[in-house]
Amino acid sequence: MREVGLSEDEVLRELAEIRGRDLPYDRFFSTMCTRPHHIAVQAHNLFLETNLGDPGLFPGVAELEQRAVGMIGEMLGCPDAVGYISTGGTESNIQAARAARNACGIEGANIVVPQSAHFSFDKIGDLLCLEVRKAPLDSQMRVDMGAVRRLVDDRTVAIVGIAGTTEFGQVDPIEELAALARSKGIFLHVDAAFGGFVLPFLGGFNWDFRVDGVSSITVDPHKMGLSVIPAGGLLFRSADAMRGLETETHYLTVSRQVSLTGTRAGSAAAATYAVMNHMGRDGYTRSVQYCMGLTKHLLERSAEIGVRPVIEPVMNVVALAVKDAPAVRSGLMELGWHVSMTREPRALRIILMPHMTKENIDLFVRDLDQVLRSLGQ
Ligand code: 0PR
Repeated sequence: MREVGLSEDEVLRELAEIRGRDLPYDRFFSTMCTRPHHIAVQAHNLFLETNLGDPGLFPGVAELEQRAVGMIGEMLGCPDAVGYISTGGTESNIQAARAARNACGIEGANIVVPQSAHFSFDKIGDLLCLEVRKAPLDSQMRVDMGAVRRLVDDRTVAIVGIAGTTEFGQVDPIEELAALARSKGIFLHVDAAFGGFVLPFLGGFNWDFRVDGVSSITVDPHKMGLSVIPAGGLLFRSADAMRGLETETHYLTVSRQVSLTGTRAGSAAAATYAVMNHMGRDGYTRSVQYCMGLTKHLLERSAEIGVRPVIEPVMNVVALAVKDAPAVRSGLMELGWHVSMTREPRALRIILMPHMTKENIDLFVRDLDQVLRSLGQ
């Protein structure tokens, strides 16, 4: 560190230069994050110094967090749901698994997740000393129910279903998973980190708290919710289901805490409250429709150059089937496009977020065509 600090101007000038090295969102097809809505940024700035780790000192923002949780609960079919605004999908998934493990109190417990589960579930196995059993997928990239049934045993404390998988945007058969969880008397956690702010505005699926047997849901405002990073959401159907997370906090303004982190950003809760209140159902429906319009546009344009999706997209996540996806991806990266890849089968993974435009999709597909030709495809 410097002995004597730089002036504010000098620091800001350096920051501006370094910020210029970050890549612009309009070339990103690989991210599930997007530019936050400006009202979320304003709310974030207004509550920057608040700490929800000690909510008695900040009753204002604590109230906003409860209101945000209430709005998300209502969106997911359970206005009385309880929970909190976390740092993101990883924390929410860890905490859901922890709640299930602690509620059951079984030695050598396991959870059964789809093969498509986000890598946060690998962290869970490591952190919580849970065996994470992965069930294979069917041809449509949904979890295979027969496999789940075979993997569940008397040490299983939770089943996990995904509503909007990271790689294919697919929705697992949540009603069937819920029936199985109910029959075994165990938790069903739904990871809707991405789909949580998409499916309620698309319709057509029965996957949230309206399904009897769904105990908890991960839903991330910092993805399709247009809030700031880090704003995740973890909701439980009842306070009872969340009890396993309680830790005594003897010297704080509250006697118990359920979050994983201690000090935590009130600004994330305020931003989420603000953007949800501003968007309303109508605003999110338009945002999701916009992204689905982009999805359709990408499918049409890529069909023109002979490229098809691995599965018919359910939401604004598309896996494009190409030969030698790693080489195609490198070629696209050289042209400044950021796409990622699915694992099995290897395909180009494209997320159509609100920052994307049809014009950029056209430029992208033109470059994809060029890369495919240069690789002799
Ligand atoms: N669950 C699902 C279904 C997810 O897709 C993700 C993240 C998580 C949980 C974990 O959420 P957090 O990252 O908030 O902890 N999915 C994205 C992914 O891994 C996250 C992401 C976002 C990756 C932006 C890249 C990126 O640039 O693809």
